[in-house]
Amino acid sequence: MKFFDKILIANRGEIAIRVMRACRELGVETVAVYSTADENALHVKYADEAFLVGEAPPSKSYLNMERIIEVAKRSGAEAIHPGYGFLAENYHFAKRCSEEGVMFIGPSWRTIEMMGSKIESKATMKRAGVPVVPGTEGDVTDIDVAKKIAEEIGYPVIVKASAGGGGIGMQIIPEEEALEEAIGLGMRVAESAFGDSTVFIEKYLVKPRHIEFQILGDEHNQTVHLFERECSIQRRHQKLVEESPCPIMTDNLRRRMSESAIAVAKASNYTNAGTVEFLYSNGNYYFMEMNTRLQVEHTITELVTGIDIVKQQLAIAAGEPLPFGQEEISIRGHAIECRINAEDPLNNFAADPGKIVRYRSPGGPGIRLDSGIHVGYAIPTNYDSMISKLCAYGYNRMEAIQRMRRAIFEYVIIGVKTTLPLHHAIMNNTQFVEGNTHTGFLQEEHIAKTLNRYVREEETRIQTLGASLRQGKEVAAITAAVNVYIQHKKAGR
Ligand code: MV4
Repeated sequence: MKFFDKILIANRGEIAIRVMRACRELGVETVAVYSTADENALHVKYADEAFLVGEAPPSKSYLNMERIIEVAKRSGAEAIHPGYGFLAENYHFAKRCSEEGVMFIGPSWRTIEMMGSKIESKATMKRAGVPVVPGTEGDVTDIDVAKKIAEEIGYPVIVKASAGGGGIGMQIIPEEEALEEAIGLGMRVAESAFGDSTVFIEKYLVKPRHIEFQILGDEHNQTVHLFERECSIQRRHQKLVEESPCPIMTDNLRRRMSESAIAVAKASNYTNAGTVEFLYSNGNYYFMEMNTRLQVEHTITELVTGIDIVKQQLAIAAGEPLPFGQEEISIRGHAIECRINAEDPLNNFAADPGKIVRYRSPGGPGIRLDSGIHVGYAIPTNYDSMISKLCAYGYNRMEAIQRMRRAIFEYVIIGVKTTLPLHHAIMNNTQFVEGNTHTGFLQEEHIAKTLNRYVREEETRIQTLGASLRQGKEVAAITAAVNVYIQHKKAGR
């Protein structure tokens, strides 16, 4: 079954290629779209057909809904896969696709719209019996009511934007004195960022874990979950490391959380692939939001379940019933993903776009690499700095960590600074190895110190490697890298 003859992928980089790989396996023809900044991008070369849709700024190309729909129709593509980011959670786009008779590979536009409002989705889930963080029932309109509710749930509280995401407009309020001003500021920030000033208040959970469940729902009322991912290691609300299963998961917690995740999907008439995000704190979990798209970290779920989520998305969109029931889905082994960004970890993670002058990708047992880059490729400044996703799979968590360390050792990217040294540091951090991760992990002072040392060590390794490579000494480069590695090991790490 190939589900479609031809589809358009309204995205770029590694995710566009990921979707096209599923298409190639199925025999589905692919149509790429690209901006003037992406004329030499891999996703353009990979596709069967490619159409220029505009200038480099996303608003002129990858966000140009009408142009993309027009290309789909002109090329004869029956459906559009939005990937993640760009138009993936834009309900106007999903709606326009259905109006134009092009299938949108994702949930219905009504579901996307509902989940876009944090207040509305939270209220819907509370009615469906899913635990939510205590707080205001809806938006904050009256400061005295807000003060009363904050008093009841107890300080600290957190102010959030209903249209929000990425922590924008979020503020932690330690005591009543600061509440009124924070609400005012939150509303102004939300208005300018989202054109919607609606804010709400919740109890602030200290150092929660971020645990999310992958969901698949078909158009025949069947909904299953593909277990959980732990995504607590984040920086400025950007995930850096994800793993599946969650290291602290128990059978009982998983039964309760997965039942809630299915309840969320049912309450929103969810179809296609989606992710239910929870905050976990002190044995309790709370619904936070649902992401109505394929996520960056879907890869680790694919590794531990053996299910190709992108193929399932195509099948569901084509009206197929899910080919398995919940009892047929199992989890085996452990998978970790490290996001490789072109950023300088020693310079406040500033984006470091530039040309890739040397590139050697890792491989071997248990390694999966989803990358959108190659030697000679110049990373454009207009888009996200994530250039690849390195995943390691092992029969247990320790083996996955060991394989990830080994793959980081093998991975050479020269020309731009990357988060590879940071991942080297995280994979060697005692707290991480013990599974003690939470959303404040990278901010912890003692962790920051060790990170710094590892970042410098890894940079030395890469510099040594780079110097030899630039002289054309491939063998010398490998020897030098191994020597640095051995020195590190001798130093007791
Ligand atoms: C919270 C929280 C603590 N308590 N809500 C951050 C992004 C936004 N989607 C929700 N976020 C949080 N909400 C309450 N009531 C802490 C965070 C939070 C966080 C959550 C998940 C992953 C990383 C995080 C980093 C800082 C804060």
